[in-house]
Amino acid sequence: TPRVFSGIQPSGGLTLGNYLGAIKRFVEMQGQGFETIYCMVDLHAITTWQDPEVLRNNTRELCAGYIASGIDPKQSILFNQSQVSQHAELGWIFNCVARMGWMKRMTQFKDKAGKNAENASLGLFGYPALMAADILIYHATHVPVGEDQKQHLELTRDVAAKFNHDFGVDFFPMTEPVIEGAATRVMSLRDGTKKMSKSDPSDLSRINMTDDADSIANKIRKARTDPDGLPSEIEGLEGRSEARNLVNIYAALNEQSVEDVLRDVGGKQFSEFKPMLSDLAVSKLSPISSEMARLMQAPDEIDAILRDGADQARTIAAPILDKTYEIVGMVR
Ligand code: AQP
Repeated sequence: TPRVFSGIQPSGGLTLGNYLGAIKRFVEMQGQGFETIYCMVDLHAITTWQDPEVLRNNTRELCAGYIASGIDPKQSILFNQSQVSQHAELGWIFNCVARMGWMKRMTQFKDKAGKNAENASLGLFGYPALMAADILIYHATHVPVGEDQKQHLELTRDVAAKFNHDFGVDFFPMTEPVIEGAATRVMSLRDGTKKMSKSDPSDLSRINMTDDADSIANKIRKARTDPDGLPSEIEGLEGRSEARNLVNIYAALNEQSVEDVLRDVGGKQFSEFKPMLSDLAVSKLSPISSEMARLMQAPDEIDAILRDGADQARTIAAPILDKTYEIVGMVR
């Protein structure tokens, strides 16, 4: 059976970008003839500083977010990365396969390290090698992600190909990225050229999955737009990144194509469209946030789900790691 793997960092609260670009699509792939494995990548989160107590809480909240959005731990394997040590072990081998030059080209590293790259952690630099291990330790065939992860998935294929070539084997598969839908790149509400991100200093730039109805409405009301109204056809959104973003969000939340949305709302002003978008967002997100809050009242149950998921993940990962060590020449 084809196998799906994907992950999210517990590096802050979940955003609407994570939900539309990732989790909602993880849910759609569940029970569709794929084996689905979803991870909270805590080892990736610590590539930038995380306060230990906050990290623990974010990991549990992310797990609650997955479940509240529709990931069923009976249908999907749900766990946090650090409990399955095979990720880090294969990550080390891939550190020895991947090249410095590959990492230097990664735009996410350049964005996150900023001007002071000398002071970035070595883990942040090597992030994509560990991500390749996350995927390939399960021989995953499909990886649903947002647009921003495209380059890392190309690197995953490069790592698999180089490993296979160097050792003369056909062991790691060529993984397919699955980047689909109207919201593969949700933009900041304050700046249509920037990705909506958990770590943006401005809370007005994003919708958090835990935001209440008033703050969702407030953020959408304040979202940047241009003075024109909504076009009836998609061409009318060209060069209007903020307008396009709000329409994309609407389409993804309402499970419609952008064309269909514009057919309905073309000609309206943003003063009329924004309240429609807020109502839609609240109706879709508030059941999720209240379920998250309910689940967070029983952290022990969340931890038990993660432990159980890690046990299941390990049964797939351990033989693949053993075989890898054998291929590489480690005495077992
Ligand atoms: N704005 C977005 N639009 C669509 N998809 C998005 N994703 C993240 N932001 C958007 C997708 O969510 C998954 C998990 O991302 P992540 O948390 O592992 O890392 P990230 O991309 O670095 O997320 P953030 O929110 O931007 O976190 P920070 O601020 O910590 O860097 C991925 O599939 C990603 O594509």
